[in-house]
Amino acid sequence: LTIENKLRRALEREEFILYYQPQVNVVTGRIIGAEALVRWQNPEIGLVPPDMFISLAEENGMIVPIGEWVLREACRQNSLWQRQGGTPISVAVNLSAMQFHQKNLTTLVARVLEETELQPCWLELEITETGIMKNAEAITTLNALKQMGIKLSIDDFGTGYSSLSHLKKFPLDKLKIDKSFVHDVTTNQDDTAIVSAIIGMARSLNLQVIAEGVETREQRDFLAANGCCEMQGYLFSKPVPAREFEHFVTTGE
Ligand code: G
Ligand code: G
Ligand code: MN
Ligand code: NA
Repeated sequence: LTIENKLRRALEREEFILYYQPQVNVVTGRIIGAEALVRWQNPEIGLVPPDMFISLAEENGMIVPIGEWVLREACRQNSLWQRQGGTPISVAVNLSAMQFHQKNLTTLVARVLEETELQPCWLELEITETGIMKNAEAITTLNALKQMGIKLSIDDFGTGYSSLSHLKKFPLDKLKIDKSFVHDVTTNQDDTAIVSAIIGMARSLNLQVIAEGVETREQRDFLAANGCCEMQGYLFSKPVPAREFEHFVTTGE
């Protein structure tokens, strides 16, 4: 079997699963969201991380149906948590450039929200800088999604090809500071400067900002002291299956 066929079969056999990583506001101590991260539960080799198949799926186009499954499953789960009376949180879904440039992306998203009965404000789509800068029609798609009430964030911010004028032009809600800058933020002067600059820029452009890859209390305290109060990382929790995530939703923290 080609990798394409393996991925197609995995989709048919429902072998993909979503893990969820909490996003927290460290000032309130409350959970604000979950990032959905796909894994492949392969009967022969076990749990396959996305690094092992996402780029292959992008090459052969399978990212489109896999991405559609991820979107629907994340919305279904979040809608269910809300109907069960949990703290309302947003669910963030990663979009590959190929999905983002699908002609019917807006229609698909609208249909999934309707099917799963999730309000648009509880869905966040994560796009990379390179993913949106590549295409001239990106702004039309982003505007349409924004009109629907969906939140838009830039993932891995600072690592891609971007232009600051795009940031102003695009209807974005949030920047996610890439974990490579967070890692040494308290010890490396360049990273300290980069992170401070991103936080300041987000504030000037009226964008929300969240730091990824927060692993230590020192990183947390630095970020909070510099005005970035939303965080995601192993300090709070690694990505976990839905069942394990439930207690965050139930307790709100
Ligand atoms: O834990 P983590 O190993 O989950 O994820 C590794 C990489 O895979 C990250 O860059 C993440 O953005 C990407 N990834 C995880 N889930 C998805 C998904 O559903 N769609 C896309 N396009 N990328 C994903
Ligand atoms: O590229 P993206 O931001 O979508 O992917 C998130 C990736 O970061 C996933 O692979 C996830 O497992 C990983 N991740 C989440 N928290 C941490 C962390 O605190 N440290 C590190 N090194 N990786 C993390
Ligand atoms: Mn992401
Ligand atoms: Na990221």
